[in-house]
Amino acid sequence: MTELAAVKAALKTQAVETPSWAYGNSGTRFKVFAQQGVPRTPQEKLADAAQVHALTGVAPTVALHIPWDRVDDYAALAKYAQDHGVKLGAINSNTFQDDDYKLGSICHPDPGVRRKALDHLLECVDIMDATGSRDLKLWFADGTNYPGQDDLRARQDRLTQALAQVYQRLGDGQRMLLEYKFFEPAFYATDVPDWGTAYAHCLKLGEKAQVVVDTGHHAPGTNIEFIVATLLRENKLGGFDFNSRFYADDDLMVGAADPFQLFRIMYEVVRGGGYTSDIAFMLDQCHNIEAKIPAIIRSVMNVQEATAKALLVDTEALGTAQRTGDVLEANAVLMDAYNTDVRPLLAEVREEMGLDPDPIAAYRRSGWAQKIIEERVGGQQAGWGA
Ligand code: AOS
Ligand code: ZN
Ligand code: ZN
Repeated sequence: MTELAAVKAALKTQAVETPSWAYGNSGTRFKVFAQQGVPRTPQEKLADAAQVHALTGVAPTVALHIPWDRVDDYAALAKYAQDHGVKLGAINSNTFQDDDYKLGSICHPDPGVRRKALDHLLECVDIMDATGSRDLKLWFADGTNYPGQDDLRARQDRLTQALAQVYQRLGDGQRMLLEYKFFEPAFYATDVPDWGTAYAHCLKLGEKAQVVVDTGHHAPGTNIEFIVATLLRENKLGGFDFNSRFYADDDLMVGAADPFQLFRIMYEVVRGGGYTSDIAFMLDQCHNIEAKIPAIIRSVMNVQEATAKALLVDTEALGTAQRTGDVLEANAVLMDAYNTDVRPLLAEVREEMGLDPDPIAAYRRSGWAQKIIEERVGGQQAGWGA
């Protein structure tokens, strides 16, 4: 197989998971700009996600969020998804928006609150049993706002204890993916603030526990691709929450702020043998002012472009330049791949997959945007993922 044929074949296997909450109204703490036609139910979110997959061919699964996507019958929801050409993906827990969680959830000083949070996490695993999901994604807003507010070590002990109980509940083929975030909503100390803390907990738990790298969850200037390379080497990279940031956890379209960083991340994924279904390539975004579905399509396309460039790196020339200490040549080889316009290649890949080469234009022509506005009068309640 020629190299280009191999790159095309690899791009056709790509799988980017879209988040259910990205289809609904969202905003910031200042304002939610509600949009017409947004989904009112988990089923309508899946119908929108199915459009993204139908047009891109590489977005086959949809992450759910509990309670925002709570239904009476998860097996029926899984069938609804399959009937629309997609599958249910990761289950996202939520221990951050009940009033009880003001001082934390599983790290809270009150054992009663910790029990409530743990019961929610265990409910999420029950839901995984019903949906057939592989991954439980855990992000904890837990933290403190002032020095002295709580005991930093005791909070780690509480975290360890709860994670161990959830880990014990996991069934065969199920994983827990622990996500870190350096700040927000806690402003002094976050209980899972960085990759090191997440890695240490996952190491203690066992092989079913891995780390999620949310690209918006690092201090400015962090070398995220180094974290990716290191976690891959330790077999502890479970997946990504892809998005873009200019300043904090902005949750903008991935690749929109720093496409070069996205390319470097995908290069380390490919270099480290991580371009497989073992890694969950998820989006985690909120589209506050832009139309939801085309923004998600753009994000998927941006991941495809970064991946295509990463797959085009001349690894033989790069290796030679690195081994001989030829700094300029090594950098030039990497930049050569990054500077390649891969849009024609991806258009060919889409046509070979029986898709329109331009998913955004195809969406615009599809009439879906008008259809859902007409059908979904009185869209989803404002509020993040409500
Ligand atoms: C929060 O900032 C994290 O990125 C979470 O991963 C995400 O927003 C949450 O999982 C949505 O439920
Ligand atoms: Zn995230
Ligand atoms: Zn986030």
